[in-house]
Amino acid sequence: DSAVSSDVAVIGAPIDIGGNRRGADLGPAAIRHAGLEDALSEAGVSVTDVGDVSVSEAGTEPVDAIQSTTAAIADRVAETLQQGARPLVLGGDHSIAIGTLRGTARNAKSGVIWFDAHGDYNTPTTSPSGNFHGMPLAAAHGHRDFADADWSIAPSIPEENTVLVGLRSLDERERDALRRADVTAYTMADIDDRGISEIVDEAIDIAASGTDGVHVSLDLDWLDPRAAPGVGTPVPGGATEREAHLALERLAERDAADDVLRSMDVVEVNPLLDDENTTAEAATDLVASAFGNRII
Ligand code: Z70
Ligand code: MN
Ligand code: MN
Ligand code: MN
Repeated sequence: DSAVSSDVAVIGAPIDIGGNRRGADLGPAAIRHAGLEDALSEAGVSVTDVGDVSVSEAGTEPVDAIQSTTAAIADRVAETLQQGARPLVLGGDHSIAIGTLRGTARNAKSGVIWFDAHGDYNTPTTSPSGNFHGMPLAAAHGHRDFADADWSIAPSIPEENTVLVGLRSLDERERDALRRADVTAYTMADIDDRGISEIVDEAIDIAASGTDGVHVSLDLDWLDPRAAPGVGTPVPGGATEREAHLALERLAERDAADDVLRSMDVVEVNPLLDDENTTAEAATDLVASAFGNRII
């Protein structure tokens, strides 16, 4: 299961106990069935699917399953990077990003762009829901509330190289924590006001500055529920299909010039909440855009 000389290695992370709704653990299969490998090949990317990390959700506390699964994801991601390929991790709920970020930061300094309706900046202490998919970014910054867990990975993910894009739903204490943190946060209002191209350009500048590259985390609930209905926590007023594509095409353009995109995950696709696999298809198209699919 090695990524031998591919540009991109696909790693499935079928876990859903980081969120409230069951079914995001079917995300990797749904995204593969939507034609991910063909879409990447057509984008000129050589791709190897290394399969899924093993997940044991049954009979354990969510916290233990997430701990062991994200440790396995981190190892796969770090191995992939060591082999010179770029990891693309398919969730799964957003708790899987704890693993992706740990792996990406293992031997490098990584910036992060977080496309999401949510901040995912809760901790076990501040979270109103207790759901771990609402915490991965705070864990990545080594927040002290995670001291007991093996998750804290600061300072390899510096706050000042962390950019959130598309915010429109924050819990109260999460908002306070984000305000205190040295991160850059763009709301949907910022996108409406300034346009997605300008926001993404700025996000890349901030995330890439002084780092070895950027990790892009794409939560499908960043999109408006009309474009991506199959997510566990839909929030109205999200990015349109066109804004999302433009954002990831802009990222690909910048990557072609400067090699900014180092790793990526795509999360929260839940085919049980989706009649037509629309959300997995959107995820597939957006990933292909990020890795350089061009219309002409
Ligand atoms: C809420 C919580 C969340 C994703 C929902 C929601 C978090 N702030 N994250 N969907 N990806 O429960 O912490
Ligand atoms: Mn499950
Ligand atoms: Mn999220
Ligand atoms: Mn979200």
